[in-house]
Amino acid sequence: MNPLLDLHPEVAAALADGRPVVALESTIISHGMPWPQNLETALAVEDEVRRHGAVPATIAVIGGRLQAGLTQAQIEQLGRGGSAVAKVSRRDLPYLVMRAATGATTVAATMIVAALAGIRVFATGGIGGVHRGAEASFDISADLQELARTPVAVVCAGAKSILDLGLTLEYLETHGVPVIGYRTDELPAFFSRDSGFALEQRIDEPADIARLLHAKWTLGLGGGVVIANPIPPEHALPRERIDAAIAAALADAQRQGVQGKAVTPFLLARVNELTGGHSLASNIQLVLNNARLAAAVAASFADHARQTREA
Ligand code: PSU
Ligand code: MN
Repeated sequence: MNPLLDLHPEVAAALADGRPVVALESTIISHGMPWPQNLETALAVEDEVRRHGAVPATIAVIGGRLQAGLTQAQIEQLGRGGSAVAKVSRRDLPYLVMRAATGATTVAATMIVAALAGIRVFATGGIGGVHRGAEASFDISADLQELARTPVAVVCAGAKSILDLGLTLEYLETHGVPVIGYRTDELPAFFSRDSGFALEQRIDEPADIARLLHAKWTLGLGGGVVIANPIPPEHALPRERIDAAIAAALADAQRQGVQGKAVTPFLLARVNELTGGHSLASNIQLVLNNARLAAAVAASFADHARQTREA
């Protein structure tokens, strides 16, 4: 075990027994949703993972320790702290450890901690990607490089169209990251099921996703996989409505000169404000939906690993 990593006892026991575990990120708690829905959602997502047969491991940095599996009080601390909590990606981890500080982990940092803990499946809302205008700003989320190098499967509802979805797919292709459509032939665009970008690889059964993960890692390819799970139709929002809010949020960001790691939280908060409760309700539902699929994939992955050991 890594000397800087602590496992919640429930997570440690599940991993030791080869039972399924699902990693969950914490930037979505501190920077992705407003209080108190962020706390309610974080706890509901953990419950959803449990009810579908896996153990949740919400990941963060607490007092300079990498933590896989949080107490309710720790989740509440991250939720109440909101934007005052440090947002931690790959580059930030050493500094937080050195300062014995607390921070919320992005998809990239959550993947790193999950891999150190031996957790292979991770559920979130949306991943970071290539920002619109990246040819001038160079703003490409570190999540994409992490997917290229760290062996964790990320179940998400695609990405918000605050990003350039076409360039994000190109980047992932260049870096050898499979993007699997779960029961879809199209990259989902977070709040809506369709983006207009076709995916070449579709899998309809969680057990087959687990087999693909085994194939990738048995081949020694390393790296992550994006499992793109469209929002359930009853919770999807019309694209025109979301697109208008996103355009306004992007214009505000530009006007206010928002840069660097502040860009994504700014856009998420602005889109939430502009669409009122509707987008937040959809956001919560799609995370729950991803938690269910991740639990099923983790369960199949654990079964497959057991059979391989016994054979
Ligand atoms: N997209 C969302 N919700 C989120 C995020 C992205 O729809 O909460 C968060 C995730 O933690 C992701 C991070 O890893 O934002 C990406 O930030 P950046 O673009 O600065 O890499
Ligand atoms: Mn960025």
